[in-house]
Amino acid sequence: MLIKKPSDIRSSEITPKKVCFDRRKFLGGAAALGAAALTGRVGGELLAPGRVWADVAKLNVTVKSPFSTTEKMNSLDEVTHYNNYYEFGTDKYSPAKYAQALRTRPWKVVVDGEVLKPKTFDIDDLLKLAPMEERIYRHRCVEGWSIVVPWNGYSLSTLINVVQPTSKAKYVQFLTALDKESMIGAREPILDWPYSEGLRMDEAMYPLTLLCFGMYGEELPKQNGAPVRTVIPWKYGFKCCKSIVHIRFVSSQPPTAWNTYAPNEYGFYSNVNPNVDHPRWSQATERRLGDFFKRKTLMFNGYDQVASLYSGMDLRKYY
Ligand SMILES: Nc1nc2c(c(=O)[nH]1)N[C@H]1C(S)=C(S)[C@@H](COP(=O)(O)O)O[C@H]1N2
Ligand SMILES: [Mo]
Repeated sequence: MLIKKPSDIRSSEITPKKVCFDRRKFLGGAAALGAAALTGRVGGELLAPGRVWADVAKLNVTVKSPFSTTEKMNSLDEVTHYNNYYEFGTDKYSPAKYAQALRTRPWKVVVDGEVLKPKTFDIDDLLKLAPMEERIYRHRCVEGWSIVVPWNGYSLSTLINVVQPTSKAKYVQFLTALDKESMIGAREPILDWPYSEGLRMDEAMYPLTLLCFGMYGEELPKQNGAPVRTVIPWKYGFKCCKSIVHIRFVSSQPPTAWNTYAPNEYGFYSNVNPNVDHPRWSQATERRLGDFFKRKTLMFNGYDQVASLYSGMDLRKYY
């Protein structure tokens, strides 16, 4: 099990003794074997359903979003034990184990570039910038799996309006944390660290684009990008940056981690598009985590309302 150093634990995160004790009993018993069978993971660290990492703080979620899907949600266990977070390893199970080393307080987010009012936000102020919403979004990874998650946050446009971009701001660049001490994956030259992404200004301002602080009513688990990430539900999962430290407004299209790594495989736009295959596999279908059968992938991941952002663009060329 992963034990945090006491200095890493905020008082709100500390698990009451009784809960710790009960979990241990649970993990040690037959239930643990059952859990391993269910999740298909044995050996190494045993991660049973529910949290085995230190509890995170509850969020004050006051708004249910009209953008939410009514589809069946995935469980917290499913979406926290099958992740991509290359700074903590390249396989889907490493982030749950290794991301617990990330320190998410104190945490600052610099917002600058082509704006009238650049500002460095403390994460705890950023959390309070707007009412916390629940948005249940479909989320489609470029590798072919999908999830439905109740994310918590507010529209990125809220933050953008605070810093007031100038007319020179055409794109937004996101840069994420890079701490080689805690990030065992980032010690290897896999991607051009820090992981970065970008959006065109109208995409960043689009109401669906979420600045995300939590899921299931609690602060984000570290493997899902604590303390702050983006969620852009009509784009492939890699467009959403985990553990953001810098948001920069720029005049030209910024480089992005995956586009730099393999430009012919990962374009700047990366809109979910069942008609444009990845060079090495089809994008026509997807498997929802927990499902046996695959389902058809929908154009823009089913978020048809964004089509107007791309009118007149050849989406085969701008993949
Ligand atoms: N900093 C950072 N952000 C990242 C990644 C990463 O490796 N590092 N992986 C991306 C990819 S490929 C996907 S599919 C999603 C996965 O998000 P999830 O684990 O919350 O489902 O995070 C994205 N954001
Ligand atoms: Mo991904």
